[in-house]
Amino acid sequence: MKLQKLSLREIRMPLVTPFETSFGRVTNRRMLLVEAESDGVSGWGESVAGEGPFYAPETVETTWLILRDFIWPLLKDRHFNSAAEIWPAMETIRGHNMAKGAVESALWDAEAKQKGTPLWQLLGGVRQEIPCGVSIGIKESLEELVGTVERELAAGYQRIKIKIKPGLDLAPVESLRLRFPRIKLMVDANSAYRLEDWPHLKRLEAYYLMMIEQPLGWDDIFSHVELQRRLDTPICLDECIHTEEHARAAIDLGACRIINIKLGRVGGYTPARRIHDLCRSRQIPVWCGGMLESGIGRAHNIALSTLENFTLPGDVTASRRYWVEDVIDPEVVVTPQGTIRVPDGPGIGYRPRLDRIEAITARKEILA
Ligand code: OSB
Ligand code: MG
Repeated sequence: MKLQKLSLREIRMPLVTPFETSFGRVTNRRMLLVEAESDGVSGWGESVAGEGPFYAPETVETTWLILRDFIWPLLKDRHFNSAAEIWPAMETIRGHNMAKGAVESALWDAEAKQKGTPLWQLLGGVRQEIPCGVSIGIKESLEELVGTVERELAAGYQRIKIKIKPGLDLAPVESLRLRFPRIKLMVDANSAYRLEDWPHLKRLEAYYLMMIEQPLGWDDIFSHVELQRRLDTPICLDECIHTEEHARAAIDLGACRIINIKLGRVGGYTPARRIHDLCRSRQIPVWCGGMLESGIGRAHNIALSTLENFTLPGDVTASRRYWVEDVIDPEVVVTPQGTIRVPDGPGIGYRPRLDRIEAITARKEILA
């Protein structure tokens, strides 16, 4: 396969409800979609970078720049036997995983479409229905939080994750546990604590959490080793894991017992599968994280979640939780059992709605 044309589009969509984490609040999403044309077939990908460098160093602007000025010149018109060769071809570029992940995933979609195969099968996925949890942002009041959790449970979602930060941690977790004694419950701190806070985090153990996601520094694997020694609750790393080497260090040093894999954070399917395989060999379960994606990124998360070791419910949920109208057809829907049925059409299995995408495109650049 050859990459003959790469279209970059920035789309803008308001979230149905603003999403607040320990690092900020998002109301309007800006997302970079890439359309990669290979041998007459279009594959689609999404850069999951945020508007600002607050979750990870990349932003919409940096992914655009790296894709146009560095990735495109490296990949254009080169012959590849399969999409599995794309990631190694970008290895000379250090970091910028979200930019790499966008084009890499688009070419996997293109290859699957060329072969007339669902992407999840090309990747070696093993399940046709994936278990889903929800990620709930920081709310104004405990009543609002409890009401939101009630609705998500009624919709079928299998586990609840809430965002926490210092001062808004014990009370929300306690009210949820009192109201819902038996649900699968976890928290995500997005690096809001320091190792010295460990006695405070230890108090969360009274509420039987499935895991505590990324409590400490975004690039600080070592402090998580110290923290995990002091906690019985498993730590799950998100922000800290950008490469297979990070995953190996974190697991073998004892920094975590669970890993959240995000395609964009690790740079695409090739590194995601390697981390998945490494975790499987070390008996570390994984799950697929979310980045408030449009339907394109969402479809890729569904394909990734079909791999064998994605045994825990991920943050992959219905389109309508985020968007009044998504950019794919059909939209992503969740069953009353809190699962998503994996589509069996070729590629990502959801059709990009070009009319809708054009209508919300703020800028576009075609590289050919
Ligand atoms: O830490 O998992 C995270 C959203 C933006 C940035 C980071 C995170 C999140 C979420 C939302 O938790 C997951 C979703 O897309 O539903
Ligand atoms: Mg997280």
